[in-house]
Amino acid sequence: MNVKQSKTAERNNTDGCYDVERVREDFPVLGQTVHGKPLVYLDNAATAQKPRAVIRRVAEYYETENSNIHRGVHWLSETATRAYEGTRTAVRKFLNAAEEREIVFVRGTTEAINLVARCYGGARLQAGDEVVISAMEHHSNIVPWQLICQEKGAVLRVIPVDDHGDIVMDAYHRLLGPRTRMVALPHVSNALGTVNPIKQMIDDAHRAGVPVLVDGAQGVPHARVDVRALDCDFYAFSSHKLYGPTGVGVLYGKAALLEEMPPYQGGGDMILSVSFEETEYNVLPYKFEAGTPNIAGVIGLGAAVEYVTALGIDAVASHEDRVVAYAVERLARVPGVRLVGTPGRRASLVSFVLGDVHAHDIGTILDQEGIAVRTGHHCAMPVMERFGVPATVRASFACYNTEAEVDVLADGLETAWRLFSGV
Ligand code: C6P
Repeated sequence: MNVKQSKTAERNNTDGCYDVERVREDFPVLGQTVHGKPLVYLDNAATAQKPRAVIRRVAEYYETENSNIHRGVHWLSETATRAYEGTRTAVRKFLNAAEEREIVFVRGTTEAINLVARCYGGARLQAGDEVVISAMEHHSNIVPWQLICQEKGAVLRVIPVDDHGDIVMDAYHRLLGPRTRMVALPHVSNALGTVNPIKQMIDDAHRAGVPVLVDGAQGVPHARVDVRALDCDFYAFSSHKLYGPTGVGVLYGKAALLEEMPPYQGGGDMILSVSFEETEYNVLPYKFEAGTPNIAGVIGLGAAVEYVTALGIDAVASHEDRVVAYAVERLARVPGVRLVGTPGRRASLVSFVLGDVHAHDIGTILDQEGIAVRTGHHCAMPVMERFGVPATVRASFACYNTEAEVDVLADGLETAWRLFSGV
C-alpha cells in the first residue's frame, strides 16, 4: 500500500465506509468557533475550505521552490516548472482529457468562459447567429456571451426551466436551429442544485453540428467528470470550489478547437517569436497562458486534485448525496421553509426561502449560530426572477459536511421562524 492509499484507507471506517469525521480533521478552519458556536460551514458553492495538504503545498512552494516558470535554466525555475506542469498532468487525468495541451490554466471559471466567448465566439459568430444558454445560468455564463453577441450582432437564445428547476428539453430541441453556433450550459446550477442531463444535451447539440461549453464550476467538485465520455467541446471549472486556491481555474478544450482559436491575451510565454512586424504564437496550451501565471495557485490545485483523488470523487459524491437528501427531508419539516428548485437530480445544495422573511435577515440570524450560508441572488438574477423571488438562502455542502450540521441549520431556521412569525 502506498502513502496515498493508506491515507485514503484512514478516512474510511473498517467496513470501508466514508469516515467524514476523519475527513474533517484535514480542514483546519473547521475546528473554529464563530460567535462562540462551532463553525458550520455551508457556503461551499461560493468557495470550499482547504485541506492541510493544499495549504502546506502552497507554503512549501514559496519556502523552497519559488521561481518563475518556463523561463529559467536554474534549478529553482526547473523545479517550479515541473511542479506547475505536474498539475496539468494531474488535471488531464482527473478529467480524462486526451492530451495535456487541452488543459489551459486560467483565473477561474469566469475567465475560462470569457476566453471561449471572445476567442471562439469572436472568430466564429456573425450577425444573426445564435448562442443557446439556459435560464439557470450564473452571470459568468450569460454576460460573456451577451458581450460577444452584441459585438457581432448575434442573438442569445435562452432555454426555459420548468417549475422544478429542470431544463425544458423540448424547448431546447426547438432552439437548436440552423443559426445555432454554440450551446453553453451549467453542469450543475449554483442557484437550484439541478444536475443537468449534459451528456444528452451535448449529443443533441452535436447532432445539430453545434459545439458545447459546459460550465463545470459546480460540477467538478461533486461528480466524476470524464470529458471524453461527455464529448464536450469545452469544460470550465475553478480550483477554489475543488478545495484548491483561489485565482486559478481550468479550461479544457478539444485540441482541434483550441488550435484554430486566436490567443486571448498577448504577452510573455504565449509567443514563439516576436518582432515589430510579426508575432508567432506558442503551441497549446501556452498560446492561452500569457504572462506569469498563478504558479503557487496552480501547484496548490495539483495538491487539491491529489487530495480529492485520494478521497475518491465517487465516495465524496455519494456522501454529499446523502447529506443533501437529508437536508431536503429535514428542511421540509421546518415551518415556513419553501424550497426554490425541486429538480429531478440534485447535487450538493438546497436553495430556499423562509416565509417572506428577507434572505439576508435569515443569513444574519444563522451567522449568530455560527452557520455560514449564502443569501442573495447567487449571481444568477434571471433564475431568481423565473421563480419570483428576489433572493434565497442557500446551504451548499462539501466532502466534510454532516447530517448533524443539517440539524443545526434546521434548528437555526426554526429560531428565525419563531422570531419573525411571532409563533
Ligand atoms: N459561483 C456561488 O456562490 P468563479 O467566480 O470564476 O470561480 O466562478 C464563477 C461561477 C460560474 N458558474 C457557476 C455555476 C458558479 O457557481 C460560479 C461561481 C459562486 O455560487 C460565486 S458567485
